[in-house]
Amino acid sequence: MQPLARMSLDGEWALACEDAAVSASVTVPGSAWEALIEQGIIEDPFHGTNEHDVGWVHASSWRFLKRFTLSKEFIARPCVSLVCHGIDTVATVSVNGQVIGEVANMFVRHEFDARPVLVEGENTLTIEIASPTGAAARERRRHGVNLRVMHALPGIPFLRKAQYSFGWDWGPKLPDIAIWKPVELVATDGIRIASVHPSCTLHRAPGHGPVAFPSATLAVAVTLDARATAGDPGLIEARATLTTPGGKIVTGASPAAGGKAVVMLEVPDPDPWWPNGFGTPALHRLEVVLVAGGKEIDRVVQRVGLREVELVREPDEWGESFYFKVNGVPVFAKGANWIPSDSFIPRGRRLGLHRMLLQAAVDANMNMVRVWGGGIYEDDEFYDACDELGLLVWQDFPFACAIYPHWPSFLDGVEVEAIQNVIRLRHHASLALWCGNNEIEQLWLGISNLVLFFKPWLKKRFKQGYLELFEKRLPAIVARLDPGRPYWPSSPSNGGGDRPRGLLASNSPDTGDSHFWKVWHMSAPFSEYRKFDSRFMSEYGFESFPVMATIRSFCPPDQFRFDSPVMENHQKNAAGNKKIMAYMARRFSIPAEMFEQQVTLSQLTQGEAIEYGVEHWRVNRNSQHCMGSLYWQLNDCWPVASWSSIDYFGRWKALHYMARRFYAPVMACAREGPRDVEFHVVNDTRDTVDAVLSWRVREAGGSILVEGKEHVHVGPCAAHLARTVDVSGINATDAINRNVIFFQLHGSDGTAIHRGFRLFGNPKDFPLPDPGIEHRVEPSGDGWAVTITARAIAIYVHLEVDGMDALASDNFFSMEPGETRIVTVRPQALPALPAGEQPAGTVPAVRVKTLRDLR
Ligand code: BMA
Repeated sequence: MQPLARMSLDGEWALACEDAAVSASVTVPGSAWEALIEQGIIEDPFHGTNEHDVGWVHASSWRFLKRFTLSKEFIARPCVSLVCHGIDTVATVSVNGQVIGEVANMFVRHEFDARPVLVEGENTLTIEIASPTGAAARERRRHGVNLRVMHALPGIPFLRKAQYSFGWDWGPKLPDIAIWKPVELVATDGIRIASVHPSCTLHRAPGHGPVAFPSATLAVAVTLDARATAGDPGLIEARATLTTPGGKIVTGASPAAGGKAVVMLEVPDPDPWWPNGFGTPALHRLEVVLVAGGKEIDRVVQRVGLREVELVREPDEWGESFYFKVNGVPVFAKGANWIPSDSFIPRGRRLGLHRMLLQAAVDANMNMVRVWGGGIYEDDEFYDACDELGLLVWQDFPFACAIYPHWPSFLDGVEVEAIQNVIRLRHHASLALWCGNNEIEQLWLGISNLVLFFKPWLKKRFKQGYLELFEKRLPAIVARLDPGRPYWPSSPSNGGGDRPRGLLASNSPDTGDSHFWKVWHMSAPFSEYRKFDSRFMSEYGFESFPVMATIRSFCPPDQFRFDSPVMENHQKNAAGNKKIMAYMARRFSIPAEMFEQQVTLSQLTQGEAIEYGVEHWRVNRNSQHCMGSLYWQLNDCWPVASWSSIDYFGRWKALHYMARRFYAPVMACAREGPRDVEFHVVNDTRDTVDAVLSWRVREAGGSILVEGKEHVHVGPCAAHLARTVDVSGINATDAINRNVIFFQLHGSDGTAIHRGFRLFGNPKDFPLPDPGIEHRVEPSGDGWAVTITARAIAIYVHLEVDGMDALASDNFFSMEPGETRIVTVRPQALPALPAGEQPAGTVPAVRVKTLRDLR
């Protein structure tokens, strides 16, 4: 037998739209939009209000065409398949003028038998992608129901396409038209590897402690794709080689029987994979070689982590626990929700936005991201990066905020999609959970889709369809193909279909995960976060404007007003800009007509809100009361006002800097009240923390009103109330608004572990004396060290760097009188910026500002 041969069909293709008489070239994998923008055929839809002028692109059909030459040897192989790893979405595939397939699911890898239609010499592959909005309209007419997502172009739930692409409350209406994944020809003699599934067991032994493992077993299940072969292939065998991070090699082999082989690998003294903050995310190289008659015919390489992840749901004093245990350690999940990195998904991947954003998540001490259901099953590169960085992944199946078709052809198509993606992703150490959907269980409870449901029989059918898909078919697929991983029906949800619940009821504070939107969507003050004791906060959030340089990328200066047409087009949540202003006005005094200052204040408001919530939930971690905080949302898919902490280009908003502090593995915080202040220390690590907590309450002029310190001893994975300090004497009448709490946590050797501050009242009521900030900039490593001193209290010290994008080691912090801090600043490469706008690398002009400058 001959080894498997591949021929990539990626690279330059021809793109054409007959209706509009447009032709261009396009890079595959790639998007028609990307080609049109790059070749100047359309204006950048991210600029101004251009989004509204380019509707003809998604209203049209587009032909992608590739010519390629085949050798005699290639075409002579018994099996030749055309593999399209991802077509977005409704398309006809033809080779040499003959239709070989009709496809309609961007999440499915399509494999066509191409041998009968391919010829030696020149061949032509054509993929004709239909207008996505046209396809959705046809489905609506055909089924006579109006399935849709609020604020989006109609009909997206009919299509197995990234749901956000028709518009979202942060996303433009730019449905992609793309060959978004590679295209290749694969030739074999009839036998190849279909999948490799490693599953790991860590062995515990007495005397080794709870998280040390003397050995591990990796069971490597290899499934074959075996078709009719020419002649006897001889003995077929799978050989596996595992290389540990330290370079040790473990090998094993097993003959294949019935299309399957299982190779057992025993790993002595294993190096387990740990999420960020708990240890090293150790990865092993697993190579599986398929041998037939003594000759290698196929090979798969994966990187695997030796680890166990459980979702612990046990009855307890509040209801039922909901937390992840990794290698036996209860992990408080700290992170954010992930949306696709670009409106044009293949562009985001090509630019490397995944890695930049995930690295930023780790830099902010996150250990989990939730891949939200309105997006996609991400690319392999995404999960590779999560494996390497120690980021656990909560993976939603791609369904969100809508009623979906109930008919069998739809459900069967979803099964194919789910099976393929579970098989593709199950070897990743980072993958922690499969979740059915985003917010659809909750939608059924407060059913808003009234138009659809005048007719009770119709409602019943759709509801049965929901239960069939999310409570039967998807959990069955996960149980069969990925039995080691938990399935959760919806986010939020109160539990799986294994309990009689009558009505679907989600979002209880006592069981399951929660989406808490009283703050923001219902305009409640963010102090409401402290009143909600969830088991696991999988969503809550607060909007702000993107960084000023990002606003400049889409908005001309004459529109620098929040109610200008361009700024309003870059805000997709109805009345969102007004809401930002209203919340901001509760906390800060807003300088009229000072747009730049208002932008920064919006980010501070957002950061304060989320910090307030996170501190509460982290302090609540004992007895596993609350075990997760994933704020909405990490990133943006275009430059927009949104709930993100990093904007589209990768610039950090104030929230992201604050996240680095409030998600620190060991954190101190002050829970302020008019009569007393509680100081808490939270330890998310596997080690005991011995430290000294000190605090000073000062009045705005700087004098110390109350101070103290306390030795703290906090066990692993625990929160500890270090001290409650009586402040009733100093907070009499309106003095409270002029007082501020500073606190620090130091190790027993004097090293600073954490520091923070908290005002009792609103910043607008705090007198801001001149802080007398001075600073100097000196080269340091690959960046600069900025030494900052404050003569008086300085609230929200922040750095502005002229002429380049830069990341600071800390930002938006406060300083005490006489304090000195050194902040390092390094240039930040932002891959989505146009080439000419990359940083230059000269000594930057750094300005150090405080809240006083924003008044
Ligand atoms: C959530 C999400 C998204 C939405 C966000 C902000 O509930 O699941 O659907 O974008 O709220 O409204």
